[in-house]
Amino acid sequence: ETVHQGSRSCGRATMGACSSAPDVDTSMEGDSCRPRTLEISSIRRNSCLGEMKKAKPLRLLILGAGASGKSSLAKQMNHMYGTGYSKLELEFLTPILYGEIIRAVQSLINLMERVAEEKGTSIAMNSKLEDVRIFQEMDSMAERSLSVDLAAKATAFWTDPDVQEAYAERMHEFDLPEFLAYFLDKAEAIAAPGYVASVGDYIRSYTRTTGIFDSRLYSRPKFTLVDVGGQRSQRKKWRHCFKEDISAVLFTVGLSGYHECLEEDPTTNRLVEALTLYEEVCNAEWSQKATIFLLLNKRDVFKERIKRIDIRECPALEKFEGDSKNFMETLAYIKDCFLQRSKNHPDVHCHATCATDRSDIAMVFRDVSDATLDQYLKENFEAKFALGKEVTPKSAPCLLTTSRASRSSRESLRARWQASSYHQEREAAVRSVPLIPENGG
Ligand SMILES: Nc1nc2c(ncn2[C@@H]2O[C@H](COP(=O)(O)OP(=O)(O)O)[C@@H](O)[C@H]2O)c(=O)[nH]1
Ligand SMILES: [Mg+2]
Repeated sequence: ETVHQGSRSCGRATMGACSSAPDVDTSMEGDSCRPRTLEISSIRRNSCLGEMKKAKPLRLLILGAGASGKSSLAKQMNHMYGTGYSKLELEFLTPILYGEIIRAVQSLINLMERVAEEKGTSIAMNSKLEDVRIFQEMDSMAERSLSVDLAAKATAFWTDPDVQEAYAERMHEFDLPEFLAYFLDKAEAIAAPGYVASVGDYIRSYTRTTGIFDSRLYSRPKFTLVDVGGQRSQRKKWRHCFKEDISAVLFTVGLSGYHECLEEDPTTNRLVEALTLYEEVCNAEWSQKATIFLLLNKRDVFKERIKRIDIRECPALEKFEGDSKNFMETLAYIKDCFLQRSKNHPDVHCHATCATDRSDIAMVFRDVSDATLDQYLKENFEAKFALGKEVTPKSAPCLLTTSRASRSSRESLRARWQASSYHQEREAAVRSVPLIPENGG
């Protein structure tokens, strides 16, 4: 399913210029709809990337509340641009999948019990459910194995028509694991002897992150990707990450949590927490030089969920006046709510993403690479302006290697940078980046 081009909203907000930024030209058709960023950058990328070879890796920090998709994003990027995962690693990671099956069955039992309670019926009659009761005593974080017999019972329970009906009808009301169906469909295959997790399995699995994890991306420019835990108790550790220079913050928001409360605080709505945290990050002193990428993640779940649950259930979205079943309208509204909070940050980009979708992440990565290159170029160009040279996309890369400007001339250099054709062309290009990639939706 594709999103109608004309309904896409402007993907990037250069704050300050945000309100005056023109929307995507809806009259454009076919290839000309492609964001201009791609063309421009392909001209200059290669030459200036060469210049950056010797520089040390730029740091990308992934922040966001718990379960918003930080680790999935890190895994996907590591898979696409980093060292990836060897067979040996995946073999070691396979037990995580047993945990996913256990968690899925436990959540389904809860769901069935709640549904039965509402209907005032007993579910003791369902023998398939009684067969999987044993899962309730298992620890999804600790099990190192799952018998073929138990997996078969899980499958029988999962494929039971009552369970399927309850799942289809009620899945959006309950806080069920995102990939419950994916793991239960594969339960018997996963439990079979010798099964090794695929990268796709691993990216979809959930383990609560505790600590700080660095991974290297062997892209050009080189990046160090930093993943952290998102729950309140984990955020104390974030400050260790702020000591070094940060090129970009990838701030993930779990869009689908708009009607749910936090795991660590059942009185706070997930999206409200995300908004507060986002504002804090964007207004912090350490983030002012970084580019912020606001990633409205889990767009796939969100798109289905709004058909059942009104976004106005979220206290922060109560004032929404549009069509609450319209994906682009609701998405644009949420985007605006976030951007309101980052008005004072000089450089914010926004994308709607699904962390398991390669093309989404490719689009984000492209934008991250471009923006960090710009930042790098900008710093280095300031020196060049002192020489009175005009900067164009073509001449930009060649101007990278002269000495730095004196402090006193900085202000005027900055003004000249802003006025340069290179800068303006880039600005125009980033404004046309769609919120969702071409084949998304
Ligand atoms: N459907 C869907 N699930 C997602 C998406 N991003 C993350 N998830 C799932 O949400 C769960 C929590 O994600 P995780 O990356 O561990 O969150 P973190 O706590 O922010 O690191 C995992 O099971 C992920 O597979 C997404 O865009 N769409
Ligand atoms: Mg995590």
